[in-house]
Amino acid sequence: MPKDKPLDYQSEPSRDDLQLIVRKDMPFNAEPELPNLVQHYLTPTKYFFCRSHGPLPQLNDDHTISIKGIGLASEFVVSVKQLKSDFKEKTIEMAMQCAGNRRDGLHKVKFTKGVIWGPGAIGNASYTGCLLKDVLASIGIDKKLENISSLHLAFQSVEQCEEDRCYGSSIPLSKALDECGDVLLAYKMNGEPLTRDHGAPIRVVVPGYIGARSVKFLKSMTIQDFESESYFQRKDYKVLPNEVETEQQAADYWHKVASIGEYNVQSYVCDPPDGMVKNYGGPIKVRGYALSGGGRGIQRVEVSGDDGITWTLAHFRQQPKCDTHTTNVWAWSLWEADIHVKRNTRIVCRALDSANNIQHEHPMWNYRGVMNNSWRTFDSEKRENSNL
Ligand SMILES: Nc1nc2c(c(=O)[nH]1)N[C@H]1C(S)=C(S)[C@@H](COP(=O)(O)O)O[C@H]1N2
Ligand SMILES: [Mo]
Repeated sequence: MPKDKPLDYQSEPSRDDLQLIVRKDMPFNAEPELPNLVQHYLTPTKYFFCRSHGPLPQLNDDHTISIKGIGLASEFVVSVKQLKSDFKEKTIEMAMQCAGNRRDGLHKVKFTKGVIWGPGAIGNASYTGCLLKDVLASIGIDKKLENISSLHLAFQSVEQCEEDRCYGSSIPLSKALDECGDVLLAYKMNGEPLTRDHGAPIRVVVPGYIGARSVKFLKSMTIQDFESESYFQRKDYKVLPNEVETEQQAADYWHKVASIGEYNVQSYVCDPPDGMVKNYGGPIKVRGYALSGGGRGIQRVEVSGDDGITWTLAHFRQQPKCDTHTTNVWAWSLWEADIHVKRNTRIVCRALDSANNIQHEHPMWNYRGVMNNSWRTFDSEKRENSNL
């Protein structure tokens, strides 16, 4: 879709209180230093990555959201004020992870298109709002709707983006209505009103799914029998086949490849941040994060200081509060391990989730650089310096 008008970044918020490495200024994209990221179980907002695709709008609680589409006789409009006063409040703890987290690892293999994120395009927060299923139920949309398995709920945002007229995305309607799906229309993050960087005054949060589906500055929702037609659903956030290396080649593939919903199993060594201690061999404490998508919990994390020959079981510093056997797990686990490192050798970790998905050694390169969950890789320069 063409742009309406040139993007104007004059009214961006002050970001003086954020402690982030800026990957792109306009639109604003930034991630934390790795040791800061794993200091707290709930990531303080100052260390929470920001992923935007356009200038941020300025809205207040009078802002309204419209809901229309299949199953609805007319369009419904609800204000943020009403969402706060008329619906039960719910808080969930969940990890928000960009599908492009760790794109840098794939970019070392071959050019990838996108912001070159390190392993910090992730955070774990508490989000407070109302359950989307309650809002839908209040206008007569529930699991009794016919053909529910073929329906989607598409979200549209307020702000114009670089790639499209607004930010947009969709999820299966069944996810939105799932009793245990916990999809929220959120107005708070970590107990505070959402900041503009994170979607004030209202955003969707879709636990277990890639961050791209958690649409900020929500303006409208549509129940429809096709996926969102947004650029961000159709021409982005897809794992293209390995042979696709250019924009031109990608054009033939977008419609053939599934959009990403749930993210995959993931873990990373964040401390020491370089994943190696130069010119040192011996005992060391390492720390990192681990999580998996779709409500799958983490069974175990293993760490190796000898490039994957031997592995040590990590212990969890903090895990999700819920019973990880009976319910969906949306939050990450923070872990720690005492290992022995070989001199100038990368420290790698691998997590095993509740469905026994495990991280593999070699990266699965794809043109958009998404869903990288391989063991840590080093670029050739570092390898030479370190005799890896
Ligand atoms: N309106 C809007 N929603 C959006 C985006 C955006 O650019 N605009 N980016 C998406 C992507 S790709 C991610 S990873 C998450 C990031 O959420 P955060 O900035 O709060 O960390 O928001 C998603 N929702
Ligand atoms: Mo993202």
